[in-house]
Amino acid sequence: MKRLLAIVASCATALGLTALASPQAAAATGCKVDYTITNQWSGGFQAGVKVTNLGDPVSGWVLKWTWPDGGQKVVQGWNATWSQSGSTASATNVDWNRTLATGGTADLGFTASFTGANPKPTAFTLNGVACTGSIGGEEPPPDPDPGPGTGTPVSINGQLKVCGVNLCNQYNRPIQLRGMSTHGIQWFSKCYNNASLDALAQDWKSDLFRIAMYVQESGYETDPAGFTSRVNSYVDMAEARGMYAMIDFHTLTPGDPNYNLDRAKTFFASVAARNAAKKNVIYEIANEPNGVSWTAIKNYAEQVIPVIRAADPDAVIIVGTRGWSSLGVSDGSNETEVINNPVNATNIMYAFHFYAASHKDNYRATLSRAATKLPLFVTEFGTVSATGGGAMDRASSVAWLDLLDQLKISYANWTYSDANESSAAFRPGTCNGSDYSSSGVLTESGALLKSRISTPDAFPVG
Ligand code: IDC
Repeated sequence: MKRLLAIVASCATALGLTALASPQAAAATGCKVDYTITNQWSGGFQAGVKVTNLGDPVSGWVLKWTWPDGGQKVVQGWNATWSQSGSTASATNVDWNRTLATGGTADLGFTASFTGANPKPTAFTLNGVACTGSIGGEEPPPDPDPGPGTGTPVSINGQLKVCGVNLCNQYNRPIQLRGMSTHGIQWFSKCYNNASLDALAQDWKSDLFRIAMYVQESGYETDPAGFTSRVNSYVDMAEARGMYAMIDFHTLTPGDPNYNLDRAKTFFASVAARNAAKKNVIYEIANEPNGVSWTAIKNYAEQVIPVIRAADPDAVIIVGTRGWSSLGVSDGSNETEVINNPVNATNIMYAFHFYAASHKDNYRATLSRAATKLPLFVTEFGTVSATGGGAMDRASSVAWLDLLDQLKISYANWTYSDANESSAAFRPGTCNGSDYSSSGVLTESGALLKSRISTPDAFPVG
């Protein structure tokens, strides 16, 4: 996340109420606010707001500011309950950050639309008291936040959970995971070994490794025990490198996941029991339902999810959506069928897939709309056409990736493999060797994804 602008609020103090009370009885008040525009694009921006309490501890707080030109409108915020009246924004604590000790901080953020020059607010209040940046002329205490955590994605974020429409880490802070999907593990096992996983974790700095276990097409149904154990060993390889592992039950043809219901129950009962104690596992129960109604998918989900929960109660589970996980769009429908009839389960997200050369503005509009109502995870996408081949569409891919970053939607790209198709990240033959790191082994798509995934995560901590 680029730090473009940072300001510290600092203005004259006006503690009228405190001045009237006797000095001994007065609660010490004071606060400091850092308002940072972390990203800005045409007509919109994202900002982080860090408030530090410099006074006595508070339990329950409201932070307010007014934009000088009134051109901003909060679209979505996190780590607070947001409201706006005219040009004044208010962020009210949520349950888990209600208490701010002396020196305690809360990190909030929001996306907003804007017109005009987007000037930064210069005055903030916390519970009605102006934030002056210091109290009694003293310097503010040193920043207790060590900044972006060091460590691996899993060591920093721990057990994930769904909070609101976001994927959150162990600190209940929204995060975005960026990573890669395998190709079908029945075909490309030569691509998944210590050297390739080292490259994914260290060079790509990938947060996520999606394990695409096809059920048909010479996959799981031909050797349930063998594929189950292979998936488990990939989970371990990801865990050893601090990456999240997504176990993808890669249904594709036939498109009705109920065709594989018994297999799904058997498979997920086994992998959930075996991996329950791990923090790095995410379950994806049906890759791409197609030619089937949302009701049928929901019915499948409500039978498979309890099987996983019985063994692994706290893991995040992802449900595929109609029309090849397009939230119905590829079937002429849209997200409302899910919003109006959600899966009856908690701690779940919905899958959204796209292929950038085939799926453009109307799919992006659907994702943007749906993201305000549903927790979404792009468990698979390609930079090319929906066939997995054809030319990479750079402009559409970049538009998609920018949108996912703005919305903090996690993603996995198809594929971390050397398949002879343009969606693959490596050139054909790469997996016969041991070099997964040099730029010469990357395809055009691989180079784009590596450049996007390897930028710092700045996962929020504390
Ligand atoms: C494609 C593979 C291709 C394989 C085909 C059928 O890239 O090599 O022959 O599957 O198994 C999806 C699917 C994913 C597809 C991919 C590209 O989830 O399995 O992989 N795609 O067609 N949905 C949209 C596109």
